[in-house]
Amino acid sequence: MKRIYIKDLAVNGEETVLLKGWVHKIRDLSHVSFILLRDKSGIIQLVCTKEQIKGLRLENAIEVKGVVHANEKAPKGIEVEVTAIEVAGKVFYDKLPFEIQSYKEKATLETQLDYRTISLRIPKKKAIFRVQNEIETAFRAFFKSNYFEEIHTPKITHSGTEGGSEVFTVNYFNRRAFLSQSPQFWKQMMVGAGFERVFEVGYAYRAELHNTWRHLNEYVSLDVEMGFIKDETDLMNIEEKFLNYLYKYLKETCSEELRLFNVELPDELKIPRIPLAEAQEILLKEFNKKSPVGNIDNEGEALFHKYIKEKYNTDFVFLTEYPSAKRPMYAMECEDNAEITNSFDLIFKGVEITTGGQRIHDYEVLKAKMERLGIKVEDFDFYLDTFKYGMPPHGGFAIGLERITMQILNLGNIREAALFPRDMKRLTP
Ligand code: AMO
Repeated sequence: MKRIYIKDLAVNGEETVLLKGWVHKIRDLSHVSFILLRDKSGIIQLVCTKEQIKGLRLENAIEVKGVVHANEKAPKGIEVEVTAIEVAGKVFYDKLPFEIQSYKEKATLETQLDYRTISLRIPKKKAIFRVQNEIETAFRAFFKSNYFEEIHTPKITHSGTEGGSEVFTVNYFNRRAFLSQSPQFWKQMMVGAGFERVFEVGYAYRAELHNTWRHLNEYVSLDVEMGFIKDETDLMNIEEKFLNYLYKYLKETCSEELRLFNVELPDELKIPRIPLAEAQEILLKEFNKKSPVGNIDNEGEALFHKYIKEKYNTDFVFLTEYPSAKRPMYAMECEDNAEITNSFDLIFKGVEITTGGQRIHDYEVLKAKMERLGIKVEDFDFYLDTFKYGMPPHGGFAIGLERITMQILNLGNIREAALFPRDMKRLTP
């Protein structure tokens, strides 16, 4: 008999169906017993005899045969009258680490992460990853349909890409190697290789010494790079188009999950673009908030979100024209002011979810800038070489997958949006 998923159940005469899943809840009344059965697609009420539930415990994996009936009192309007139950997976616990049956969160986030495969059985926790999965699907579909190709770049590298010391070292056959901070160089090289438009969904590693609600040491980076751009406005335009596509797609595919999190997505996104210096002035004028040189701190980002929400009624803002001193060496400087770059950040509900910009594509300009910054040019020959053979104007951006998931669902901690998060303290599960 073919197994049927709970989502596909419908009343179908006296036909017997085969269900497989976990015992989510047991209600043993005097005259009848109920099991809530949970599978990957949903939860359904099973009507059983006392004999049938004998020995069953919460979270046993079971296989059930039964007949579907309409019952308006059942949670989904239908229930399954069981004819046979078989235990497919035994349980070996004394007490579950925390309650899975309700949405009430009694366990701390740390405990939930310690018992990750148990906390992911909580339907609301699992829903986070349904949404995340659809974000990835939408990202791939949108960029593929815009003639981008998916690539995979090395995660073991010989140097960092983003400047700074936030790189993990790896012993690579007795040579020092690093875990990739970003596909940056390789996605640019692929533009140069003639692929023109590429994207990647892959892990990025940051040895950041921050143990915060918005930082992970291993995160999924949604990277985009495109050739023959006019300037960074082409990049902001395509990211804005993608976000509009994403919202529409999530509304179609994740309406139940979004409802679970009380999230209502707007129909159309129009994202204001404001130079960083102007944003800093606004913060000072409106909130008496001083910003660090060439940046906006966390508090400033949150205040600026408040301002943007009131003025433009949106949760997003592109901050543009970041200073050259604050951007990596590959950032293209503005034509009329070398102090600032053709780059941007995208701030979503007060949290940076994207960095992007136009890159330097002229070999001599790039080489001179690297020398000026004291970078050992010969170490980057593999990257620079590409620029000798007709590198077109290009640029790109990267979206942090866990960050965008966290912000769409208002999660409050990025670890909730990572299946098995890696932070300064956590190396298991
Ligand atoms: P950046 O370093 O700003 O830019 O990273 C891009 C985006 O990645 C996410 N992100 C993180 N998410 C979780 N934990 C972290 N520690 C973390 N660090 C970064 C954020 C951030 O906006 N090469 C450039 C991108 C480009 O210009 O194409 C880069 O990596 O969402």
